[in-house]
Amino acid sequence: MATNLKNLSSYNPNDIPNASGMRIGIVVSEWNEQITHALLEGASDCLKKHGVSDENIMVEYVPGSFELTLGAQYLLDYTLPELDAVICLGCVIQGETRHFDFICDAVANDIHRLGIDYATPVIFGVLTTNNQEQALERAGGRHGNKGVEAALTAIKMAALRNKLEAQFEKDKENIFGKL
Ligand code: DLZ
Repeated sequence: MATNLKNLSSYNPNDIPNASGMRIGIVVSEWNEQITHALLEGASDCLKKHGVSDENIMVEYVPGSFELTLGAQYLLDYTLPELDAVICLGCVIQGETRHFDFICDAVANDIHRLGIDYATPVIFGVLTTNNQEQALERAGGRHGNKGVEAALTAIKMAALRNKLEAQFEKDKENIFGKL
């Protein structure tokens, strides 16, 4: 597993683009809230550390991980000015039934699809573990905090999109502005 090799929170801060001015939505699942609140703390501390202001972090809660994607879609549809990225934070723990598989499949596929449909980074910050101990290890424990990893991914992808969009606008002006 990748997380055996890599602490989710260890990175070189100099490799991260400046995020000041970015507007980031965070959707948090209330299921396993001890874990998801720790993920939220990791994510928002990380965003602030890299320049995102408090008022540019929009946090909303949904009942469970299954609802994360719809929560993210609401944020994308109803927030102005538009968001640069949305982070989905949840924790699904393996139980005795197949619920785990259904929730994990749905949330992974839907988060992926939402990002493509909206051409906006929608980040998968969902822990999918065998037990509570594994989740705690990845929510501020010995494997770091997946909320931090999700925040860094949001910043990097938003910076990439903003850079390419700005370049595209410049190129358009250079090419078509001269016609
Ligand atoms: C029902 C359920 C179960 C059994 N387990 C979890 C879980 O481990 N993590 C989680 O985020 N949500 C769980 N849920 C709730 C579902 O995500 C969802 O909220 C309900 O099925 C209602 O749609």
